[in-house]
Amino acid sequence: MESSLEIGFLRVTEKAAIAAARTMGYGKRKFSDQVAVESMREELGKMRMRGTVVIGEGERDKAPMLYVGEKIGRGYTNGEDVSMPEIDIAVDPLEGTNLCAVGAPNAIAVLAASEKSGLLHAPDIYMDKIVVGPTAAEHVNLDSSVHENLHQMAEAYKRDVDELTVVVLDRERHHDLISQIRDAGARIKLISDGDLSAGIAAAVRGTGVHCSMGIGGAPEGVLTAAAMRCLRGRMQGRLRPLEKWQEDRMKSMGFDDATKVYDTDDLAAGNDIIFSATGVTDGDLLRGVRFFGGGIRVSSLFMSLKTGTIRFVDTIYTDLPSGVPGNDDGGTMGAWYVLATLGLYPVAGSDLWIIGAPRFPKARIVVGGRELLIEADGVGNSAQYVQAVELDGVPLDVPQLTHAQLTGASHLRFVMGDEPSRWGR
Ligand code: VTB
Repeated sequence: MESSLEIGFLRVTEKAAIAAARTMGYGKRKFSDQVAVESMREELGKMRMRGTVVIGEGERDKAPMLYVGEKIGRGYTNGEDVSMPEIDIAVDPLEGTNLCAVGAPNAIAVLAASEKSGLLHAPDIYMDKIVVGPTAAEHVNLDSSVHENLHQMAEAYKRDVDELTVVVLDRERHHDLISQIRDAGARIKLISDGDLSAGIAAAVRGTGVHCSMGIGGAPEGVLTAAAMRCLRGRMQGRLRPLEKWQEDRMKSMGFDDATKVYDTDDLAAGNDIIFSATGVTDGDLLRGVRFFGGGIRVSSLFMSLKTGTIRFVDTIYTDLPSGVPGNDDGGTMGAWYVLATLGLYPVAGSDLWIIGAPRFPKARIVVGGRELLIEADGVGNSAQYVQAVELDGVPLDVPQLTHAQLTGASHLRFVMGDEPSRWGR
C-alpha cells in the first residue's frame, strides 16, 4: 500500500476518536457511535482508493453508513476509477460505545485495511476467543483447557500462573470460564466492554495484561487478528451462535462448521495489512483524546504488516495561528504551490521572483493593495512551455522580476506553447 494511503488511515481513526470523545459522558451510547461513524465515513471518502467495507456497522438494511459491502473512497466518487487501488476495510468506529457514554477507560476508534480479500467477512454473531502476545503465541490453543493454556503461558513468560493477568468480559456467559481461570490461579481483570482493546493490550508488553479470553463479537475478532498479525501475537476464535438467528445468519453467510477454529491467518490473511487504533478515553494501551485551549491531542497505535512497523503516534491538531512545529513548513509548502501555479517562484532571502510556467489561464491576485492580473494565453496540458512574457506590455528578456517590479505592475502576461522555447536563455 502506498505510504500516503497508509497514513490516511491513521487520520481516519484520529478524527473518529475526536468526534466520539466530544460526546464522552453524555450517556448517549448510540449518539457517540453515530458521530464516530459519520467522521470515519467522511475521512474514508477522501482517500485515493476503491475501498470496500468488509467489517462495518452491520448489514445494509440495518446500517445507513459503513455497512458491509459499502464502496467508499475517491475511486468511487465519479464512477469507478481503476487507477486507484482496491482495499478491503474493517472498521469499529467506536469500540466500547458504553465506555465512551460513561467516560470509562478503554474506548477506542479502530480500523484495519488490507489488499482485496485479506480480511475475513465474519458474520455479526459471537465468537469464542483467546488472544495472546508474541511471547505466548505458540503456547496456546483454543481447544486446550483453560488450565493447560494458562500453564503453557506461564512457562512462556517464565513466571508463575498467579503472575498472569487475564481479561474477561463481565458477562453471565463467562461464569464457568471465570471459575476455571480462578482455579488455575491466574489473576483476572473483569471488564464491562471492549474485548478488542483488551486483546491488543495483551499483545503489548508493559500493559499488565497477558491474555484475553471469552466470548465477544466475531467482527471485532477479525480486527483483533489484524492487529495480531502486525504485533506477531495470536488470536484464535470459534464462531459461537448463542441464539437461533445467529445460527441461521452464520449458515446463510456460508459458515457451516461451528466447530472450526479460526487462527490469526484465517481471520486476517492479507500480506499488506494496516491497523490503526486511536484512544477515545484513557486506557491500558492508549491515552484518550485530550482537549486544550486551541488544540487537541490524540494517541494512536498505527501498524503496517508489510513494512513491519509498529508506531505509537501522538498527534496534536491545533487551530492556533502560531501552530505547532511542522505547521509553518506545511503553510510554506501550500503558499509555494499556489505561487508556482501562477508561474512565480519566490527566492527566499532576496527580493527576486523567478518566472516559471503557470497552470491557470487567468488569475487575479492582490499585491500590496493593487490588483495584478496574470494571464497565460493557451495554457493547457500540451501547451505548458513559456514562449514569451510581458510585464505591463513590455517584453521581458530574463526569467526573473524584482519584488518592486512585481508589486508595481498590474498585468503579467505569458504566451504558452507546445514545445520548449529559447525564451529567457
Ligand atoms: C461486547 C463488547 C465487545 O462484543 O462484548 C460485545 O464489549 C458483545 O457482547 O467489545 P455482549 O452482547 O454481551 O455485550 C464486543 O463489542 C466486541 O467483541
